[in-house]
Amino acid sequence: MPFRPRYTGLIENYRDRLPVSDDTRLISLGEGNTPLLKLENIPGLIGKNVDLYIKYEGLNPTGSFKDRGMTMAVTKAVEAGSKAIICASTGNTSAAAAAYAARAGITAFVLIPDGKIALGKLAQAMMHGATVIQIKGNFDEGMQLVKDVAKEAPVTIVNSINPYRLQGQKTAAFEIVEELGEAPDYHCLPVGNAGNITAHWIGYSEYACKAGDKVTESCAYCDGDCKFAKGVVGSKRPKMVGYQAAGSAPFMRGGMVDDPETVATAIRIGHPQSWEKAWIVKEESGGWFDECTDDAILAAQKLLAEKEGIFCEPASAASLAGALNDIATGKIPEGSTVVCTLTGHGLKDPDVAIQQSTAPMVTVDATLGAVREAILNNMAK
Ligand code: AN7
Repeated sequence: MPFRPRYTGLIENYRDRLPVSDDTRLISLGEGNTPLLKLENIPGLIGKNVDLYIKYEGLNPTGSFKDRGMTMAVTKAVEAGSKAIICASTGNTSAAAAAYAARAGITAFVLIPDGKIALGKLAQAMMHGATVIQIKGNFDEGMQLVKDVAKEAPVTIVNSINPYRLQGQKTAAFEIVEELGEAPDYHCLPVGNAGNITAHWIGYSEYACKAGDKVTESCAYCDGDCKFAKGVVGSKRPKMVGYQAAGSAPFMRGGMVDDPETVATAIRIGHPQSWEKAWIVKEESGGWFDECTDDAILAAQKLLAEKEGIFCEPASAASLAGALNDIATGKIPEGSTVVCTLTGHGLKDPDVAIQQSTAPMVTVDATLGAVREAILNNMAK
């Protein structure tokens, strides 16, 4: 007999809160159940008394939060008899789609912007056997093409316009509430298509509301009689705060951006697919959107790696960059409990990491003397 049940993924874990039935074949890679790490050094460095937590979604099987949505989307696609899935992607969705399609034994087509996705993500899509279609255009153009081609071809779209994606992703909020005992005061996320911020709000809302309540207009299932709304904790929900890269910030511009640009290629998105939903989330939660420069994003990525030992990709660091700014100005007051989602692992984008690293690296002769000297010279650092 095992000492404890084997963790077999988020659908199994939250079966009663997700749209699956007893005989649904689950397509899972053991996603979810990611660490909620409390930052131990950074709050002191910035001289602020805040409980700052990191939800480390980079520790999902393919290295990003997309696995939460993909396990649901692919499970439902297979249940419906689909033999092929398709997505447009800035990289992480394509990696997850490729892996879950491989697991399910179906075909994946991924449209990616030529030359604009991080190397690790490209390696994943290729290694898992997806058909990679590089388009000479950006994510937004790819997304439109996916919508158009899916009208003609027998493929299931697994971008976050597929409502099962948000259903899977809402479970991250469940995990946070379960571990903290209540919702945090603020939940900060990087925003691209705004699917994830919407999914988190659905998750928090379902844990806060009772059946019969209509707690969020952003949820496709919230019809006032949601079977998932069980109200396991008090009615507290966090203020949802979404941070965008300054060069790709349609929520700050108040309209679509046609030529998005940022070092954080994962959120190089100008036409967010969950535009209306995310505005509802902002209104209902009392949160806000803000933007971070590329420099601030990279500085936060480095700070986290050097001072806490946590490695995330640039896009993910937007949540911390933005939160640190809002904590510094007092918009997020001292005494608050703050959760920042780190959406993807740092290993996804080794190029940007190496380019901006200033850690001492020396090449020396393979002798004891040379190595001793290298150590003594760098001891103080
Ligand atoms: C690391 O993979 O859109 O606001 O095609 O990879 O839910 O879009 C990725 C998005 C944040 C933004 N952080 O989430 C894709 C894709 C990382 C990401 C986002 C993405 P949404």
